[in-house]
Amino acid sequence: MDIDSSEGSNHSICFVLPTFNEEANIRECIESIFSHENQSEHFLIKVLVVDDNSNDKTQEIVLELKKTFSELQMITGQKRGLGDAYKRGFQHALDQMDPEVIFQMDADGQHDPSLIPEFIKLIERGNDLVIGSRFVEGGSTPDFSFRRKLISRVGNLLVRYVGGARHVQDCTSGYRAIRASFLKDSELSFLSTKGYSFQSSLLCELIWRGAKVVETPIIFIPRIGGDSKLSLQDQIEFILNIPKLGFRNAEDFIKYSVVGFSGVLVNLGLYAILTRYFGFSEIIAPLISIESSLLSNFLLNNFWTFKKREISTSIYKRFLQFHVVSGGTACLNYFTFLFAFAFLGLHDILSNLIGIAVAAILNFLINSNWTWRKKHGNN
Ligand SMILES: Nc1nc2c(ncn2[C@@H]2O[C@H](COP(=O)(O)OP(=O)(O)O)[C@@H](O)[C@H]2O)c(=O)[nH]1
Ligand SMILES: [Mg+2]
Repeated sequence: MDIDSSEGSNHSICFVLPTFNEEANIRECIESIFSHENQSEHFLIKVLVVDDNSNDKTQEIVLELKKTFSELQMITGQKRGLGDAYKRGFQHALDQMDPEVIFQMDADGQHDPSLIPEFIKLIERGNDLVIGSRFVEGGSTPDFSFRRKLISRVGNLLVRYVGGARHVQDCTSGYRAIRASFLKDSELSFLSTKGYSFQSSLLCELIWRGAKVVETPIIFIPRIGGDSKLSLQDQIEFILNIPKLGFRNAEDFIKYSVVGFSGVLVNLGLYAILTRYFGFSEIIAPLISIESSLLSNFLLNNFWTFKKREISTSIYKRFLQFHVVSGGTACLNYFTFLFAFAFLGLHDILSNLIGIAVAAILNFLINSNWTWRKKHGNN
């Protein structure tokens, strides 16, 4: 079961297991993960337990299991929430365990380890993030109370529509396989959430980076022992985090708008300088000032707004596309103005504003999804 097709090499798959007081479940969880090791010689299973100073026997059990499993590691720290534990765990795994795929999994037996090969298969098929989903056909949450079901459903709706994860049914699942290269690129520090809302922040971050996402059904089986650690504080943090997800999603548009305004200044400023100080006519000066503002907009968008995007087309092609979109949306601006002014009879300035708004939004959408289209990604 190799992840890429290079022959003979062993690919590491690292399971990051956050634990807090999981003495009743951790042994079975670790043993069942390692039991998948013999299924293929092409991948090597590693497990990292991130324990937040449990006050039961969790750490003792892990230390004992380390004698049997050489690829088992543990890091410990102060309890600051699930998200904080994952951030430390990912960083440690990326720095020291050389993983190709990183699994997120609860250590309380609620995530069925027999599904591991299915997750790996889906990564091998070119997906960057595989989500064990409770809300697609075949998935379920038999143990959830009505209240918890409601919280989960509403939370998911908010993440989907505000955070840009529209196609994902289960945005808060803690059972996931992630292509490690995507995690390396992610700004874990941006995901400032400490608690359970980390899951939704991470999902939106990966989608924002163009990860190809797929869901596979899971049954969220009842806990064997111990208690859920989901607290009211976690639920409050989750809600407070939603606008931030939206901002991340809108960040490109905000930057694009700033660039647009700067273009207006370049255009007007240059026009004034050319006509007032260099004697250019009112016929020629706009040609130079318009093209200059297009050039400065293009450069700013390319090297600032969309800087982080990996794009497969050349900069020359992008420059050309940008001109085509600008020309097209300028026409749209004009015709929208005409429609609003002459057909609807609106005030001329209001008509022009409507034209500018329609053109600006369409201009952003086309340039964002065509000119600066991300290399991978389906969202
Ligand atoms: N390290 C660490 N693990 C945590 C923390 N909170 C929860 N966990 C672990 O995260 C996993 C999921 O937590 P759980 O309480 O079962 O959440 P639920 O399944 O959504 O009710 C379990 O393995 C917990 O032990 C934390 O603050 N630190
Ligand atoms: Mg649980």
